[in-house]
Amino acid sequence: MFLWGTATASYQIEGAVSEDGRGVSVWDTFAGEPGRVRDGHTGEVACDHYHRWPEDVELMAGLGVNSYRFSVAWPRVQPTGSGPVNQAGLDFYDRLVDALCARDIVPAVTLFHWDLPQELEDRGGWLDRDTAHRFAEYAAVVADRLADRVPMWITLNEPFVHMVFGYALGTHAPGRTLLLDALPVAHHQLLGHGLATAALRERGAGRVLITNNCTPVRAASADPADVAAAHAYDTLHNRLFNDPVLLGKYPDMSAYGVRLDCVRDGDLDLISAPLDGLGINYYNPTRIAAPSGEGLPFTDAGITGYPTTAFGWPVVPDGLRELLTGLKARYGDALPPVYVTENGCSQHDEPGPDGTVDDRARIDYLDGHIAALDRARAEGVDVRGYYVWSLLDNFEWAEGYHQRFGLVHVDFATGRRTPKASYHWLRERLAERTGADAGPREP
Ligand code: GBH
Repeated sequence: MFLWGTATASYQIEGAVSEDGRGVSVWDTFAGEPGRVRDGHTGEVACDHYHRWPEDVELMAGLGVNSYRFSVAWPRVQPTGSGPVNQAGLDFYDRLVDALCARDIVPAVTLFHWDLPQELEDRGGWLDRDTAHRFAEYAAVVADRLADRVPMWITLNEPFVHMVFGYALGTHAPGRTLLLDALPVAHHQLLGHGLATAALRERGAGRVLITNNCTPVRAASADPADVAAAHAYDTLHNRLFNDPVLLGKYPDMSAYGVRLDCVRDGDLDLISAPLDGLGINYYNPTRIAAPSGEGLPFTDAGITGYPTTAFGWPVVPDGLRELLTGLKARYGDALPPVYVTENGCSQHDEPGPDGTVDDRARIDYLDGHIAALDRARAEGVDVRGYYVWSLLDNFEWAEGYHQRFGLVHVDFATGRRTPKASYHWLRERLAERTGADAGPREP
């Protein structure tokens, strides 16, 4: 069965940050610091999903998706990131999983979507090798409770973004600005993925994936300096997190002054344990030019000539086909089935006078990307799922509540949910395709 779903993440939707024994996460700390998040927004209440989840499950049932990707907040399960388990935190996910199963919605659990327990960060966070072991312990705890009903597990969400924004540039929690010295964060997350995969396997957890955000990279021109820079970017963005998992080795990064001294014997064997799928988050392609002198081996040249989202990101649907067929060309038989675990766009959506939310640009975005997905499948890429980011407007990290990605509008003052036009459109589209989804549409 092809999985059609929506995706969310714990800190972005749950709220209830001090309820039922939840510990503090790096995002609570970061968002609480002045100047970190636009207008000082925090995830304290967010979509109040922690209390409103039954309504959210009904929204998904009404939409007709057959899967839901959500993340578990580590500090709800282990408030300090290690040791004592908070059963009340696990109970929340237990109830959610039961409700999804009752609605025939396959739960796809992401174990880490960036909300590290603060206490682990205080001990070095992902710069510290021990965090990988703590992550595997936490994965085991969650699997012990949920693996009997959850058939699909995603260890990490976008370790690239977490490393770059969180530890290299400091625009996300934990707000560190280490530039290329953040590289151990890549290895320790990947090691955590490998160790967690082993823990999940021991518990018969079903399908195990990692989700990487990938971007097709284009050189700004045919100039060899631009081409070399594009190669560097592709290596550091795409290959750094896919090669170790799929090929059991890191790409050669010596030309960029990057060394991974923290890799120990046996690590890559753990990291490259076979997976049941690769999760891919796609938003847009990237155009790269030769470095302009800020210490990195490339510059983002920006893409012009395409419409943009409210975030300013270019809308290039065929980039999804290009990305997927490119992965197939690069990894061949080493590429497991692919699940597009996020795709979507932000807009300035507000209800009109009649109460409806007319987000036709989102409809165009999704329509274009689903068509590109079909083309990739027709070209032989084994794609098995597609999740829209996101079910609800939610806390968009450093942008706070200023970017709305939802199929459902959320009034953050009242928590009120209003399905947008895209929700109604997708419901019809899914209804048409159910049953016909085993392969690409006939042209
Ligand atoms: C995902 O990250 C996250 O998993 C999710 O939590 C988040 O809410 C969602 O996407 C939306 O942001 O500078 O124009 O080239 C997405 C990672 C990194 C993708 C920045 C787009 C650059 C666009 N993004 N990237 S551009």
